[in-house]
Amino acid sequence: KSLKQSIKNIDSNTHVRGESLYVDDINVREGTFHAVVFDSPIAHGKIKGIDYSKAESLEGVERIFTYKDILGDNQIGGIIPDEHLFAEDEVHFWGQPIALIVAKTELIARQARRLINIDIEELPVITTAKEAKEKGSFINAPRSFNLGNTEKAFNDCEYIFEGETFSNGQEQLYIEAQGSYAEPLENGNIKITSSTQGPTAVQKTAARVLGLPMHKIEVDVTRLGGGFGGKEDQATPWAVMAALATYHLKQSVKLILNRHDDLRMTGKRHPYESTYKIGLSKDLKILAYEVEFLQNSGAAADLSPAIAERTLFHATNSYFVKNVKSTVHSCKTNLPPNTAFRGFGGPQGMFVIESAIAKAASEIGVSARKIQEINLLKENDEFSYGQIAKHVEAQNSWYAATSIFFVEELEQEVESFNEKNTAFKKGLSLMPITFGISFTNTPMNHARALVHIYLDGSVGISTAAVEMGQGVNTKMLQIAAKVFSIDKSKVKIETTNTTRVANTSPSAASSTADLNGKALLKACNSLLDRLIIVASEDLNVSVESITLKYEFVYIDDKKTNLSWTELISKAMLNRVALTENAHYATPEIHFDKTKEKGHPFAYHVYGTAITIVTVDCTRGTYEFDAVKIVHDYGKSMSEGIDLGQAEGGLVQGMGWMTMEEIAYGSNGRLLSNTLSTYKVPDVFSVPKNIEILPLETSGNEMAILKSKAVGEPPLMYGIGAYFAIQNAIKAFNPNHQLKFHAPITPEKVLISLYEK
Ligand code: LUZ
Ligand code: MOS
Repeated sequence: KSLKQSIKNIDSNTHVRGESLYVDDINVREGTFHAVVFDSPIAHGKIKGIDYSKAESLEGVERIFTYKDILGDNQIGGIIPDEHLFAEDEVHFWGQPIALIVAKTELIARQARRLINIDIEELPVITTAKEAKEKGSFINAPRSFNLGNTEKAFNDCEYIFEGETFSNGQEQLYIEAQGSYAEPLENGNIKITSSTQGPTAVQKTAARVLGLPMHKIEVDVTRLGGGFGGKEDQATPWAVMAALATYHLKQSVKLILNRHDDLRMTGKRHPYESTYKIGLSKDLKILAYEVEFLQNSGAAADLSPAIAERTLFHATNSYFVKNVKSTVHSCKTNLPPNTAFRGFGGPQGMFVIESAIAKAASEIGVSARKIQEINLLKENDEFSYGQIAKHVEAQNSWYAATSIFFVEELEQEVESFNEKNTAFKKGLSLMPITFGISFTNTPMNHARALVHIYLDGSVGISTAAVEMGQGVNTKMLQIAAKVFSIDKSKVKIETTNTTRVANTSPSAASSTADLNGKALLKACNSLLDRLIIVASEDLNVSVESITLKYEFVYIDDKKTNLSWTELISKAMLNRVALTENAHYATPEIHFDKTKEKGHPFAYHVYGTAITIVTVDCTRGTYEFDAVKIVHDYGKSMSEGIDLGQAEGGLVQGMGWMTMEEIAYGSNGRLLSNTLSTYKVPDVFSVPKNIEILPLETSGNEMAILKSKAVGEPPLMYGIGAYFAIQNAIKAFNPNHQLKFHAPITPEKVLISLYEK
């Protein structure tokens, strides 16, 4: 029973049958109220007055809650306390929550919402980061990571290029919208079921807003229908609102956003406007790189400072650059507070250096592949943040990809296709990735696990891991089944609940399986040690000779008659504890923010993607022929699940780079507010051929069972799509002035094709 076998996601059966439970599927208590959020109809203004009287008198409306009903703090900001749960006298973005309408049905609450009259004095609106910077509107002070001396290094450069880039935001578009269900327990205690990546964040913020100690709030999560970062911080307000209403009404309250409300009220991936200056030697070594990132943070900090930081961490992607100066400004605008999205600022940083390389290649007249290859990160190179690169797989994955997939032949095929065709052109790009694994905020890198072995030998497991479709529960189950050597049907993964596992970090940063898996491994091993003593005493042999295999006790590899179930009974009779709790905190990592140096990541994940696209030069549309990847999974413990993560990440990244176009009006109103105006990749737009091969490697001890984190890194392969399309455009129109403005939608392609 090798772990390498491809295990199916343990949720697959209930998913297919429609039996998996999400917040909206809970059998609610009789008398449950339903809530709808009343939000700001403009992006910036002073509230002069609100008339709730008509809405309140609508039959079936129970009560409308505003900031005045908050007994604790009207504050939900995490990193910086700068965000109200409900607006008081000013609104700062279109869609900002002002009140909660609670009624007998959701429909009545929605009807009531239309009866609210609000009088607001409009104030000037800022929607772009550049404008915010010009006006001095920032979330916090800028940050800079520096290595070497760029000014001096530019003097030695044969080539120097400068330019600007833009990458747009991206909607998380979890299939399950934001939602929560709050129930009153005895003594004023409240239980919240939430679709959140961060149960502790919900508990802590609910306690703060309600003015209660945390022990009065229990948060429970079964699973999410997707998170992608959108529920790391921004699941919290809806859970807190439901809890607030439950607190006052002493009745359960359900609040599920519909898609329109969710799109309008929640933040997205941060748009970035950036400027770069890159300097190369005659032999194409990147000697110096300067970059300034303007992050469009939206109207409040949310996670923006942490995201900005990760942009700096990944500003040089997979390359070693000796002299780096990188700066990021978190710019305060009148958009919904932008938030975590798979990659967490990393993709935005990588897009800029890839743009700089593409520009340099085009100006010098060499292939970008040459520049990329020459500058790949090597063992013991220093990152701009001071970490020394170890167990580097940047070159290994690059050369594996270029040789296994015969990149030179692929390039020749593209070239000869382009010679023969005028109406269609092909483009090819390479995209290496290097992504740091750990929360960049060192104190967040910890988790706990609680394991019960029940009387009959079945096992229940609680961790801080939140299942959001990524398969983390399957991985947790594999770990317990492996340590105890029992069938997976004997293991149950419990809901993620703050009363069983407390004070947790969110399931994020690709680190959930590592942190929780390591804690779980520790807890299971402690139990195993205890059980082996029970067996050795019972069988009268030494501890060293005992092993557990396939639900039986073995002595020196010989099966005994003592089964797992009997062993548990014996342990019970001997009054041995069958419950264990363990804590894991990532060793070795540290970071000093005063120096901006340290060793923030447990390890890095590497890989290389080759992307080939065909552009229809009459229409500007495009289709991806193939994406071929060699990815560093370490030693994957769940190959099917990890492949799914890699494919999903790739396609999501391609969507960000090519078709997903968030549009806000200059008045701050979200224009791409439905799925007809916001297009995500579908079965017709995914590449015709996706091949993702594992890199042969020994894995990394810091990863759970040497199986590296796989959540976020593959998204960044999608950046290759941008440059593949750009190369196809160049093949059609040599006059095309390279622009780095993502997404590269068919409209933009068409304009570029016919630019003079
Ligand atoms: N969340 C966070 C993250 O709080 N810190 C991180 O470093 C991070 N990285 C990726 C995704 N979410
Ligand atoms: Mo995330 S972007 O790991 O919630």
